[in-house]
Parts: sequence; structure tokens; C-alpha cells
Amino acid sequence: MKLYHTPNAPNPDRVTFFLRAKGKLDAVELEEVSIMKQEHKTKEYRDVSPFAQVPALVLDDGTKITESRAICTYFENLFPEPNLMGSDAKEKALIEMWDRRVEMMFFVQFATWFRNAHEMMAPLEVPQSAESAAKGEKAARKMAQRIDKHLAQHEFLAADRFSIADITLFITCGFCRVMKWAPHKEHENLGRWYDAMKVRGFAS
Ligand SMILES: N[C@@H](CCC(=O)N[C@@H](CS)C(=O)NCC(=O)O)C(=O)O
Repeated sequence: MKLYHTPNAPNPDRVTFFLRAKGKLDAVELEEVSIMKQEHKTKEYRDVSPFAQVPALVLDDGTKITESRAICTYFENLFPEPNLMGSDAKEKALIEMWDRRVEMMFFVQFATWFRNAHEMMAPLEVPQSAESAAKGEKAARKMAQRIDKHLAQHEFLAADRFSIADITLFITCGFCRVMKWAPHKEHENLGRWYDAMKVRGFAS
């Protein structure tokens, strides 16, 4: 199977970090797609990913899976150990709850800020909107505070153990560098959690 990805872009990183945490990065053939060169907008790549987004996974039977969370779910089922999405009903629900919260209330809000404010994104976000940027920034900063408060009481984001929710948060904190913001340096508990994730080494 082939995984189309863009190194240092957050959604593709979510999948490659997830595979690395499973020790299975070598199970896929990797093909790089440059977003900056707009390679994701070519006809060839749109045949793989009709919405022109990265990552995309193409299975050996030709099936195309193009949402990072769905690709991770596929790998979770293919490579069950180590478990990263929950082993029983309660864990599955708690991990999904935090993963969705991070994705929708932090990642997407931050991405809205970045896409609408950064000059590098002007060719991709047409037209950029200062109002959308401001709303995204406010929501992302608020969620960073909420997560910091949660991490004051918890070693991991969900279910008291390492999971996809931690991976999604880790890639989001890393992504924030594009706006010269490091939420893990601004918030003590988030910082302690971030350092523990780096030591864990799943991302490198
Ligand atoms: N919901 C999708 C989002 C994918 C996505 O937005 N990927 C970005 C890279 S991080 C992309 O392809 N951007 C290209 C563009 O906006 O033109 C997923 O989770 O896979």
C-alpha cells in the first residue's frame, strides 16, 4: 500500500507519527507530495485524492482512503498493538472524545488562523479573511488553556495512557510554530506533557 504524505504538514504527520508509534512505518510505501509546489492540485494527484488534500492511502486493491483519522483507524485495525484508540468501550469513547476535541477545537481553529493570516497561505486560501483569522486565533488560544488545565490533573490527554489523542495534540502544538506560537512554552502543564512526548520519541 502507498501513503502519500507531506513531511512537516500536520495531517500527514498525524498518520506517519501514528504508524511510527506502532513500529510499522515500513509497512507502507511513502510518496512525498509538495503542497508548496501545489503538487496536490495536479490531475494525477486528484485521481488519488479528489479533494486535493494530503495524506492519502491507496490500498493494494486500489481503495483510496483520504482522511487522516480514517487512515489511522485502518492501521489500528491492521496493526492492533500497541493499541492507540482504546481497548474497551470506555477507553474508546474517552480517546475519541479528546481526539475530536483537539482536532476540532484546537487544530482546525489554529489552521483557520494560519490559513487566513499567513502570507505563505495566500495562494491556497482565497480570499484570506482577517476576521476569520482573529476568530480562529481566539478559539485556539482558549483551547490551549483548557487543555493545559486538563493536563494539570492528567499525565496523558485521554484514558490515562498514550493514545492517538496525544499524537493529534503533539502535531497541533508543532504546527503552531508557523505562527511563531509555542503553546507548550506558554502553558506549564502542556509543556511538561510536550517534553514527555518528545522523550517518548514516537515522532522521530
Ligand atoms: N480532514 C483532512 C484534512 C487534510 C488536509 O487539510 N491536509 C492539508 C495538509 S495538512 C492539505 O492537504 N492542504 C492542501 C490545501 O489546503 O490546498 C485530513 O484529516 O486528512
